[in-house]
Amino acid sequence: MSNLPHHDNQPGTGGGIPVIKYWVEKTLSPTGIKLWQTLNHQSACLSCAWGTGGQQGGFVNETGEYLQRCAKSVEAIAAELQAGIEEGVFGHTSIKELQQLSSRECDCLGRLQYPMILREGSDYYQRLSWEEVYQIAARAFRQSPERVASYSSGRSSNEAAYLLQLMMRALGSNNLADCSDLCHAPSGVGLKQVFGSGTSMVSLASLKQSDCVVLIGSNAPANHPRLMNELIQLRDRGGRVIMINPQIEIGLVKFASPAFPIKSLLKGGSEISTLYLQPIPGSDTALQVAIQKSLLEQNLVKMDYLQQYTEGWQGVLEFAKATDWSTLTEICGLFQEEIEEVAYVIGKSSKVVFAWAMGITQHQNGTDNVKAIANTALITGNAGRIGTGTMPIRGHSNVQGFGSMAVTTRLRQDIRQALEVLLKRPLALNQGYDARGLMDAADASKIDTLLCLGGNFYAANPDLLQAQRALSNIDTIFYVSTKPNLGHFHGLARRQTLILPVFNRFENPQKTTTESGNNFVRLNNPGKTHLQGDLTSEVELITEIAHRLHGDQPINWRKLQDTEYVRSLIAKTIPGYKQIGKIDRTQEEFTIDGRIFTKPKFATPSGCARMDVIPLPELSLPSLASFPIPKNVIGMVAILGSGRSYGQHNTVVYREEDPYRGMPHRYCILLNARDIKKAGFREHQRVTVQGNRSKLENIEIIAGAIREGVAFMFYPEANCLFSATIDAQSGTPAFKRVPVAIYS
Ligand SMILES: Nc1nc2c(c(=O)[nH]1)N[C@H]1C(S)=C(S)[C@@H](COP(=O)(O)OP(=O)(O)OC[C@H]3O[C@@H](n4cnc5c(=O)[nH]c(N)nc54)[C@H](O)[C@@H]3O)O[C@H]1N2
Ligand SMILES: Nc1nc2c(c(=O)[nH]1)N[C@H]1C(S)=C(S)[C@@H](COP(=O)(O)OP(=O)(O)OC[C@H]3O[C@@H](n4cnc5c(=O)[nH]c(N)nc54)[C@H](O)[C@@H]3O)O[C@H]1N2
Ligand code: SF4
Ligand SMILES: [Mo]
Repeated sequence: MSNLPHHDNQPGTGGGIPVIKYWVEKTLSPTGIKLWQTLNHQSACLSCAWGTGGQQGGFVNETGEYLQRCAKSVEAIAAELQAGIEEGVFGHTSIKELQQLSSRECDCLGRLQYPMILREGSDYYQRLSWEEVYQIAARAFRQSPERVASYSSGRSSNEAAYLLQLMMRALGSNNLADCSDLCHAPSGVGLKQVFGSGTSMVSLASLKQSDCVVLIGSNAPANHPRLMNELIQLRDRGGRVIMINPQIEIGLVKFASPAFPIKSLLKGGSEISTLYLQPIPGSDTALQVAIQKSLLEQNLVKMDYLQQYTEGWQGVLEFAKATDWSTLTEICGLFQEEIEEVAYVIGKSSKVVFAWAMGITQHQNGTDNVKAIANTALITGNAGRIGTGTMPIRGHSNVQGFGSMAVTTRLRQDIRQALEVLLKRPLALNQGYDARGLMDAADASKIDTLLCLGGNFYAANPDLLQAQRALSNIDTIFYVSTKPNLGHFHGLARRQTLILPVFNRFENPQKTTTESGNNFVRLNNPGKTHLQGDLTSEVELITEIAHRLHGDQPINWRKLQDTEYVRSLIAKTIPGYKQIGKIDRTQEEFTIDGRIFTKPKFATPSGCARMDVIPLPELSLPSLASFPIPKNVIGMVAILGSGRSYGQHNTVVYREEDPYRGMPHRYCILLNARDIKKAGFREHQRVTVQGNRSKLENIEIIAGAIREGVAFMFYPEANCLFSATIDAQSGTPAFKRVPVAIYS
């Protein structure tokens, strides 16, 4: 660690004092009491999909352990507890002025509390009544089904998600784009091919049995902080943690968790990583093949396991054997010796969990990356046994629930059949638009109406110029939201843009459910809002629109305003969800059937895991001269990865600075000190960053613990720069490997 660049005020540990300070400040502030009440409310945390909180109270994790809420959830709740935005704010602020706001400023306006509309030719959002909203919706959705679409972000409940797809499919539209298309879709697609099931096969209880975790392309200290507790405990019981990440994230090396106060305060935190590999971005498949090659050479392949429980293993082993070390090490930019050490630790451990996040999925070969990791797990016999397996670490708190509820363009055959029985009609057979497909369809003027259930479809996408143009081709957009964001002011429809305020999870007047990334279903109790305005619940909103469109046929949509009734339909139509049918009676939260594999019998037709030979990525970078930049500048080309700071939730920025990376504001670029020197730059110098779509000027250079040739910037700001390449198998953009020119 001594060679890491260090800045004033930059903590040497992830988590730690800044986190505790944040807790104290927030919970002792004037809204502190409400915050504590909300933290204790019996509902799942709003923030990430680790699944903290639920029937046993807000501080309990999925194995019943207490004190499991992190500062990120405080951040999310504090934002939801802001005062409501008065009508006059929008009445007196023109759209041009609203467009000047940064992401943080949008969020700080407060909670949305009145339905509003911006009409063609008007400069102001104006209030309207719910009755007017429903009349507009009834007209807007009566288009030909392929011209209406939805986009959703995984914060809403299972019930709202289920109703959204039911309403869309009843219309005959399969255009159910979702934020997971920009996120973990490659995990779902890849794992489904290998194991027949697209989610994590590891429960939290099972993770606690492992003796090695390989954590790939994840910045868990910031984005899944309570996962860090598991890694601390794993190290305490003598286990190993292998990190694979081009950037050294400080909290992956050492992390101070408030759940272990003595260690945090006396020892300055716990050691996390045992080994840390920094590959070239986008090279993970080559690294996995290299690990497989080394396992073969060290005689650490579990042949019995492969023969009994897998198919296609021969080809995978032959490919690893036949590929030269020099080819592999060149692609991933690592030494053979360090890869061999990692292979040795994996091969010698008895129970290994392979976990990953966006560093794996957001690549042109994201699905291949996932399948390559699965191959390594199988070669070492680490799937289908307690303490082992593949574990995508999911993003939004209920993003996985949206997938289970069939908000997807990859509808399972068994769900299709069940829905056809329920709706008494055949469903449309086309696939429908995923997130990128929807943006391109809108760009080609093929969409008339778009309902966004949460999220920020505009700013979450690459190529913001295209996003703005595409959305302006849509006649009517409904943004169903809790707080204003950039999309509400930049992602404007041609004729009318509506912002519809809804209750969040802890305010819903009825019980709802959510599903964590570990396949655990939480029951969220009803709650109250502090707002005086005119909000509705997502369930009421969707069912009311559906009622206006479909009447009582073939189901009574208004009756579906009772979430218990929705759950009874979910129990009948969604595989693994039978227990939700009795949850109102028993209050019993549960693990979804058929997802956690504790025996090596998988959900494929043969029961065996299917191993495919995965092609190595062909990575190249354009030259500086190929960018549209002035001649004779000082500059360099880098591989830009864009991701999250320690103070944001996706497109919503809570804090401008990122103290853990020493980045003082949003417009910084993190580079390796040697690159800075080689290119003739100085630290803190202002440069221009040019992508294939546009440029950002006045970007401050920060030296950081990042691999040479690689750069890191924050999203959504960086999304104006590039039109990402797309993983053909999953549709997910390669946000983590974008060539940029940096010059002054
Ligand atoms: N506080 C907070 N929590 C969140 C979110 C948030 O914004 N804020 N967002 C939620 C959502 S929707 C998601 S999807 C998750 C995101 O959680 P993460 O995936 O942890 O988030 P990213 O910031 O995208 O970080 C990805 C990591 O991948 C590394 N990486 C980049 N390229 C490569 C590569 O080629 N190979 C490897 N091995 N690593 C690479 C980066 O250096 C970075 O450390 O977090 C969820 N939780
Ligand atoms: N460059 C780059 N781009 C990326 C990524 C990246 O790593 N790099 N990551 C991608 C990933 S992983 C994801 S998941 C997407 C995220 O994309 P989205 O999910 O589309 O965006 P968010 O910023 O999470 O959406 C925030 C908004 O959700 C609304 N909201 C919050 N709670 C609720 C609720 O309970 N109900 C409703 N109806 N609305 C609510 C609020 O209005 C808030 O402003 O971004 C993607 N874009
Ligand atoms: S780890 Fe995730 S689910 Fe758990 S408290 Fe933190 S943000 Fe919430
Ligand atoms: Mo995500």
